Amino acid sequence: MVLPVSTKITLGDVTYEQPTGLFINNQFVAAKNGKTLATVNPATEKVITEVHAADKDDVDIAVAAARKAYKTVWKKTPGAERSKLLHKLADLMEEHRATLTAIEAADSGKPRNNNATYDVDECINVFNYYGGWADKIQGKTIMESDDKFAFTRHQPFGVCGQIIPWNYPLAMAAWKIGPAIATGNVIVLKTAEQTPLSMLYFGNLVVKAGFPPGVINIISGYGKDAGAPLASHMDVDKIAFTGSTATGKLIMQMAAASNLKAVTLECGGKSPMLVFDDADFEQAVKWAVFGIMYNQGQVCCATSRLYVQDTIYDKFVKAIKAEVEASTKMGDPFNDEVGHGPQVTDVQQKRVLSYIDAGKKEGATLVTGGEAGSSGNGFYIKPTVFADVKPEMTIVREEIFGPVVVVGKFSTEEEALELANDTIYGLGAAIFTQNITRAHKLANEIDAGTVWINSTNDSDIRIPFGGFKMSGIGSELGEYGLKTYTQVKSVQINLGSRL
Ligand code: TXE
Repeated sequence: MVLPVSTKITLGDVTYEQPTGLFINNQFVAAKNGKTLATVNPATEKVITEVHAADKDDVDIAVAAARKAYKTVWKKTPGAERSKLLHKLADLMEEHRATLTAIEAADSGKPRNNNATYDVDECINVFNYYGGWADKIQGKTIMESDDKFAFTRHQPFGVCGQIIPWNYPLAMAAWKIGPAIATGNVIVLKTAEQTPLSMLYFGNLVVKAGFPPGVINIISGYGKDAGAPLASHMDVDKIAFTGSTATGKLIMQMAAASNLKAVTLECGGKSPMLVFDDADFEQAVKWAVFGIMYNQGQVCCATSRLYVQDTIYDKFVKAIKAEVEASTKMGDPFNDEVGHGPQVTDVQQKRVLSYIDAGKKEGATLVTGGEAGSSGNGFYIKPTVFADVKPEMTIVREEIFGPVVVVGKFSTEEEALELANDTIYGLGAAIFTQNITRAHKLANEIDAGTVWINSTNDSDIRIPFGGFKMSGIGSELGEYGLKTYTQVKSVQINLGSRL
């Protein structure tokens, strides 16, 4: 039987029509070769629905639709019009908040009243923010002499491929769609196979907002089947990716081996948080827990390595244990009291559990958690703290991407810096101290795209976010986020210089 392109679904108290087709040219269509994938509710372990899954043939169709839209309509659409469309998208997300948060809670396990709600807020803010930029994409004038000058145009690339992960199905898409549309690009976006539903529903909003067909295309599919053909496509001008460092490297190889398309990557992390003995102790404890446990630890810039000055180390470990146990209520994402849901899939749950095993075997001290959640069904992991860790331990070196923090000790500022930079990653880092000189000195010295002083995992749509080292290439968000969606053209004008 051929899978229909939409189906009625009830999630908690929300019943709605869920699109299941590929969103191409403002329509939901079946995958060419009849491929499908099933998406599972991680809290119940039950299949929510199947959706159509793209392969190379569908990617070709989506890219051709995007190219046509770019050439015939979008290239000539003024910034002010793009701005209106982005603002409209933000308004529609507000209008459809109840459905979007229910989908996100069911498909990815985000507590609805908490993370899922904040994600929708973030998308609304991103679309409004980039809506504000769309009519302000300007170049510079460069005077060469009295009779020669040049101006620069910040031109869109054209067709942008975007590949997003499952930890923020809506927000990661918004981070990429906002600047791409503001700067005049068209999009083929591939969602993560684990969480296709919210962005398919978002396809409805693209139509309602009035986007011309083909400007925003959204396809579900597996990485190898749909992501790889997009990254390798000869008619895609730029590829933006968020996901693991291993896949990020493949994306770059595919971009190079095909048409040398522009690449931006936002990859993994193992971000440090340094707590000095002059820090506001209570605040440092609270932020430390938020910095790793939020979104079930599935945050690329989570501060997963906590280094505490030896003078306050024992007290801090005790306080972290108490705060973790008191503050993270684990359970059904549809329960409004819950702040900690399941991991996104059984694969991720097993992966995190295997790291917890490694921590135990390698001799770290288990302070709290250290096992799967015990509430029956669901891919839960108890918030976990390991103390007394050594730099060579697997749980210190590798990205766990779950609610697991490792705590180590330092005595001097130099040692703290050494530990902070002892990683292949460079996404975020946090410093807790009241000493402003030390804070600034360390902020300069730490190799990370974001350094937080006296907070962690804090983000704002106006502030650029991106990785150093193996955490990525290019920035998202803020004015800098626009830069990665435009190429600069110089137009040189001769007013009378004669040969
Ligand atoms: O990631 P992948 P996975 C890290 C985190 C996690 C690990 C594995 O440590 O435990 O990665 O997660 C698409 N060509 N992060 O396996 O493979 C895929 O379909 C083109 C951190 O889910 O990177 C999905 O859309 N595309 C991260 C996206 O890439 C391919 C968020 C991410 O999947 C592809 C997610 C291929 N060959 C995981 N293979 C962060 N930075 O926040 C896969 N994809």
